[in-house]
Amino acid sequence: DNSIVQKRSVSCRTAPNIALIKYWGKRNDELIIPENSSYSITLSEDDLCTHTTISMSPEYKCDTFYYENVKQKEIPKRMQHLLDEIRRRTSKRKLDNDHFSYLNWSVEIHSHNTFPSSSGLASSASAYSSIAIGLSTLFEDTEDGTITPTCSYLARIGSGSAIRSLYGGFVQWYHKDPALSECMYPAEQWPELRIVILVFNSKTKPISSTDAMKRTTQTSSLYKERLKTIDEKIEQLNLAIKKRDFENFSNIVMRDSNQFHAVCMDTYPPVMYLNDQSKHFIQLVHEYNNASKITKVAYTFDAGPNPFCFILQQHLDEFLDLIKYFYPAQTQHRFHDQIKTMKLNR
Ligand code: 2P0
Repeated sequence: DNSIVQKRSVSCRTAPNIALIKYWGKRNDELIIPENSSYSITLSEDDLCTHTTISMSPEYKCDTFYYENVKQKEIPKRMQHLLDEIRRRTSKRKLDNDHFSYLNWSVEIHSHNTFPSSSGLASSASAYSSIAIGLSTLFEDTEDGTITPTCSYLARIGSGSAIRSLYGGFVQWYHKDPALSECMYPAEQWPELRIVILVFNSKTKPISSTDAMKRTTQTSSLYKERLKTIDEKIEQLNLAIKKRDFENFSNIVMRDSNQFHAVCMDTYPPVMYLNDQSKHFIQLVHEYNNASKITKVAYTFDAGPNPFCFILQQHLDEFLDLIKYFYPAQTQHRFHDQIKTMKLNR
């Protein structure tokens, strides 16, 4: 019946993740094969996430991308790569099946973040994991929430760290099997663990992670030493999470962050993501933990100056008082009340 407008569409959402053991460097730039395994925490989708709606219809003239309801002039290169790849895979799989006429249909991708780009959180991981789930659900006819190998592949070629946002809780991505990321523990494993994000600078970074990590692999000798330490660290971290051992957890997480930024400094020309405020904060946390005689707070910094802090619920109020005292401007930050819990959503 010609009067019926044909349209297929799917909606999904995924949350950003915070790396506890950082992914840095690729063995293969095109396929995004990481040099090292990495380990992260996925934030709760109830607190913040990327919503994606993808629809396809023979009525659409060409592929289009809407970001925050604004139609973009063109499809970003990596997103185009995902579209090419899912069509290539689907056409191979369904060659003789004429039900798959929709392979020729154009798509509309709508992406919306519930957190501002000024939040200090990278949105590429949640954005690409969400688009990967949407595209694979649409083209592979899978049930909602199924993570297929194609889905993992799409997330990864969108942005390496996006493969970790496909799962909730504590997630590992394996360098020996780069197609694989998995939930090691659901977020419920450690209900007392809280996250606080301070935003010292919300400007975009001076050099993209993709370019910076390439420079690191080409110039840093410290980096080669770092690679030797990763597997052991991940094993210890996994054990600390299993035992809910905050002391060891913190020790491993802070040291990995510091080592990662040391490697950035050893890159030539150097890559500097930390600013004076970040360094001051690092000192403050160590002094605070020392004075407390136990480790109450841990920090980690990604490719930017903003600290992600880990703290147990029983110490949260005291820590927030400390923040209010040293960083009065930060008390305005809406995330203080929001990024407190993490949940496993699938
Ligand atoms: C991470 N970062 O593990 C590390 C820590 C930044 C510092 O993954 O080139 O945007 O798209 O694979 O995923 C940032 O790298 O890089 C990142 P591509 P991506 O979260």
